Formats: sequence, structure tokens, C-alpha cells
Amino acid sequence: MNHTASQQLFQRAQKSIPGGVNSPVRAFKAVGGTPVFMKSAKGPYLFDEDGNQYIDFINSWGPMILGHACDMVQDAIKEVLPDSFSYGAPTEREIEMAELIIRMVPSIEKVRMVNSGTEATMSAIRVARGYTGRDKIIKFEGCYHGHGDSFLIAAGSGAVTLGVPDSPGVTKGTANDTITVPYNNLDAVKQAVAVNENQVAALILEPVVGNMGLVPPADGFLAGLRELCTSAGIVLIFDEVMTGFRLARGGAQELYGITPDMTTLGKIIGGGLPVGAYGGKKEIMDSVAPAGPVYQAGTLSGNPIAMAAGLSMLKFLQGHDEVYAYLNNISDKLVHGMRDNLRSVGMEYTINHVGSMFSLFFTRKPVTDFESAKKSNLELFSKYFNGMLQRGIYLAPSQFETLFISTAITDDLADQYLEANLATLKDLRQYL
Ligand code: KE4
Repeated sequence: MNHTASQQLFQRAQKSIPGGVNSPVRAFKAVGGTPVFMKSAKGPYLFDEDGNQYIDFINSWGPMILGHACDMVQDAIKEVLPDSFSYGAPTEREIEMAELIIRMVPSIEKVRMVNSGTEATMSAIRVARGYTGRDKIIKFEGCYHGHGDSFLIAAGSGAVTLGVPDSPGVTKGTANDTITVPYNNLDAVKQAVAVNENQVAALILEPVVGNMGLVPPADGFLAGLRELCTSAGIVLIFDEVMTGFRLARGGAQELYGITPDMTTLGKIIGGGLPVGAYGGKKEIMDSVAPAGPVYQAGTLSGNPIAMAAGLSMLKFLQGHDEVYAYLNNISDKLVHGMRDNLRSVGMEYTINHVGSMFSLFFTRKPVTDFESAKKSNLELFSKYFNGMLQRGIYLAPSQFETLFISTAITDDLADQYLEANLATLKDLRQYL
């Protein structure tokens, strides 16, 4: 494949944009080479600036659940464009969006629109702190909740001690209020809660993790967290920015039957436009300004164009439950086919899979938390990623990410993926 145009654009981009990209993972640092600069996309396909075509298994990190440039969403945007792009004043469409989210995610009784998943999560913990009057939060190693200061915290020395900044610019004071514990370890959470009695405002997690690669909750883990938070008066926040409207209409909380106190949303909610949201119990959300004292605001929150795009996508998903059966079936085919391929080349690596999200880890051991995910062979992953890219398959450029399937992936495209997967695995044997 020729990537000359991407290489030239990357050279140019680095002169005006930090690292040449507007979000770090796009720079291909974990897999080497030049990031592919995209020119257009339609359905299952991405087209880069060199005219190369790829079958897309990232779908803008989740939002393109119905495939790229979906005609329905395009029509919804075209319809509202003539009415101007933003008012900075309330609109009926925002009420329609809020009412639809509440219908689809019953644990949400009130919801506030924002412009990204990061805004949603940083706002949600501020509200939980304001509502409880407590300062600390508990998060899990390997879970990513956007780039808010309180989340860029590495685990402290002991599993239940206070965190340390995981990025320059995050203060020790902020780190002191975040406790980081291992995912799927209920005992560590119990200990953290006991050691910080009556000081923890919220516990936030990805109910199904996508950001250490795909890691599902162990049996009883979510129920255990629910029970623990209820008894300790801790606000349980499900960060469903990835899983919301993807794993089920009501997200992971519907799939696993666990009701959080608050939920954060993003990606699919905007149909590809910049939208996030946070919501939850009425008595918690009524502490948000101007109903209550916890301040949060946004010039473009509830933007009319973004609301139109998001509404068209959510209305479709709400009215077509068969989408989830389709996504799950095609994902099952991909995962079973990969497992057969791995066995056929004697590389029985670990695949974690929930619904239309899955990850291939280059380790033979189970992956149940960040420590076990980090045992993957990153060198081999990098070679695998580039081998698939050369074969026209666009994957996440990091071992610690998940894939997202769209309804545009047909049986035939799944077969193409599996052929490329087998050929690439065979190429990897020389490195074992
Ligand atoms: P944004 O601010 O990127 O819209 O959302 C942050 C966020 C919050 N919560 C979860 C569970 C998330 O996965 C994300 C963002 N996901 C990443 C993918 N790992 C987006 C890709 C990127 O950072 O460019």
C-alpha cells in the first residue's frame, strides 16, 4: 500500500498540531509508522488520502454503529441546517433528546447534555462530590474516563493508598483524592472503602472495559459494587461512553441488570457529532446548576445540529432492537473464526468479547485486569496491526483498545477479515 500522501500530511501536521494529531492514539505511536490520514468514509469503508480502502473495525471509536455517513443521519442534519447552527438558547429538540435517553436508559431520571465523554465524566464526579459533600473518588487501573485531571491518576504504592499523578500538570492535591484499585477485585474495593470511610463520593468504572482492551466484569463484580456503594453511601457511576447504546439499547447496565446512580454517555449518542451526556437519579441531578449549586455549563451543549444527528441515531436504535442481534451474531462469527485461525497456527492467544466489542490479546493467559492485559506481547501486536492494515483492515492502533463492529459489516466482509487475520497470523510465526 502506498501511504505517500499520509506521510507528507503527517510531516506538515506536526508543524502546527502537537504530535500532528488532535488525539494521541491517532498518532500510531504504539504501532509505529505513519498514521493514515482519512479523506472519506461510507458504510464499512474508510478511504485514505492515497486512495487506499479499508474495512473499518473502529468506527470512530464506537459512534458509527450503523456504518459511516449513514444516509438517515445525513438527512437529519440536512433538514435542520437551514435553521442555523447554534442559538445558545434552549430548544425543544434538547427536551426530545433528554426524554429519549430517559426512555432508553431507565436509571437516568434527569440528564444534562455536554460535548464529549470527558466533559460527561468530569461533570459527573463533580456532581457526586457536591451531592455527597465528600472529596474522594475510586477508579480502576486500566479504565479510561477521558482526560479530566481526577482520572489521570496511577495507582498509589499500595492498592488502596492514594493515587499519584499519571500526567504532568495533574497536581498532587488532585491525585490525593483519587484512589485507584485493580479491576475485578472486589476485596480491594472493600478495603479502599473501609480505609477511606465516609470520604468517598463516587466510584466510577467502565462496566465493560474497552480501554485496557476488552475486559468484561467478573461474575458478581458489578452486583458487589452496587451493594457496596449502596451501603457506604457512595455514588456508583457507570461510564458507558463506549458501551452505551452499543451493548444493548440501555447499554451494559441493561445487559447485566445492574442499576447505577449515575451514567455517563458519549460516542453513539451524537451520531458522530460531538455530544456527551451525564445523568442519573433525580435527587442527584437536581443538585446541578441552575436547579442546584453544583456548577456545570457549555456554550455548545445541546447544539441543534448535534441533537438532530444524535436523535436520528438513537430513535433508530430504540425502534430496531434487531440491530443488536445482528451486531452480536456478526461479532460471534468474527470471534469464533479468529479462535479457529489461532488454533490452526498454534497461537491460542486470548480473545475477550462482549456483544459487538472484542479484543485479541497477544498473551495465552486470561486477561481480567490491567496487570494481566499488560502481559501481552506488544511487539507482536504491532506487527499484527500493520499486517492487517496492509491487507486493508483498519484496527485500533493499540493493544489496549477494543474493536467496535457496525451493522455495515456483512458476512462477506467478516470473511475478508478472517482471511486477513489468518494470513497475518501465519506471517507472525517467524517472530515466535
Ligand atoms: P471523549 O472525551 O474522548 O469523547 O470521551 C472520553 C472517554 C470517556 N469514557 C470512556 C469509557 C472512553 O472510552 C472515552 C474515550 N475513548 C477513547 C478510546 N479509548 C477515544 C479515542 C481517543 O482518545 O481519541
